[in-house]
Amino acid sequence: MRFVQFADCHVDSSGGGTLALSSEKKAVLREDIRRSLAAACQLVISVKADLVLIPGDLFDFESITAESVSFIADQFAGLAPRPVLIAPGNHDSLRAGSPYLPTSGVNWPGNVRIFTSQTFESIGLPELNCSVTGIAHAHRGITQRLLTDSIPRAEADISILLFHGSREGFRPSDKENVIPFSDVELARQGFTYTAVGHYHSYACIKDQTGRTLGAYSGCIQGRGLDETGEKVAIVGNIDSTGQVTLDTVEVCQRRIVSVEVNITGAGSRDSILERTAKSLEACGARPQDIVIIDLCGASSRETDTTAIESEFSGKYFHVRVSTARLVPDYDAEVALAESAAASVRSAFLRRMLELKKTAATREELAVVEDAIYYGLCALDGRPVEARDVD
Ligand SMILES: [Mn+2]
Repeated sequence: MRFVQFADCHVDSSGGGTLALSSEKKAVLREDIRRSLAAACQLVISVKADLVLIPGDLFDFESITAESVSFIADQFAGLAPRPVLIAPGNHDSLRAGSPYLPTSGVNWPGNVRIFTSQTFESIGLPELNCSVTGIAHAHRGITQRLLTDSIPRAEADISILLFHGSREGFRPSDKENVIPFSDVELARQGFTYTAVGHYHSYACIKDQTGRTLGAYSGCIQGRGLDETGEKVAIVGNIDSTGQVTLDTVEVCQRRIVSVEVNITGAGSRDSILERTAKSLEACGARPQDIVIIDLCGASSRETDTTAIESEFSGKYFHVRVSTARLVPDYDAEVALAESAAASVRSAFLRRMLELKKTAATREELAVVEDAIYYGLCALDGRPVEARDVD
């Protein structure tokens, strides 16, 4: 039996904020999501999949338009007669006005089956000797642990679990903790395979013997700083012994590519641009991609990073320069010597140097050094960005 799994499409999401996209580019990115969805559906046809599994966050409830719902319904109608099973997530959860509800008037094609219960229920697919057990989030999402006890299911040769949940130990800090579960709990459930959504990167979950238990496909189109690289759909094969093998196929046409540029010792504007150009060449970014130039290393007060964006923005769909990881080579003693005696800068540095001398622990010293960095950034009129030196 062959399935295709994709999730976290977030159709019509108002994403792109962290990339500092213009409203025109945001509109292009919204269109990209639809193109990626269409590519995932095309994949279903080209690999002759028997079944489509969508574990949630197909769209963003707050911003989805009726036109986009019709687009999705049309795409899925094109996959008939193969079943398309959807387990709503926390962003497309069942709430008043949800396009998933029968009362919405949306004409979902007959091959689309949507889980609507907030407890697990099974849909039998006898033609595939398969049962799929799924659950729908409602409102802002289910936060209880639901995998501690055995989940009731309809018996079948192939049993699949489909839900939107949080694998413990891997949850990004910006993600809601919905239906948390551990790998051990998932293994104990004994399903042939679990299709899980919520996290935006591909991840295969295996048991201690190396058997594939389930997987996140990740999102189908990157929309933020942390959604870099290829975004994929999963093509899964389940053999007659219940063994699962997974392949991934890229479905997004525009990648977000992050490229690290170390500018330590690159004093002049030209040498910074030269280093950036070299890193860009090596990173494989294509003209249609969104490029994040992630500056790192030590910067001095003379370091000029303002020219980077204008220099390279014409070569890619979008370029964003991040200075959050730059560590200034401020020497507080030197800075004090250069400051006018009665200035705020001088008073600040004198106080900080006192604290530095009396710092009792490494942690205290690190706090004082951070304070010097943020304080000097602010006093010098430089952008104060979170310092990430860990
Ligand atoms: Mn989610």
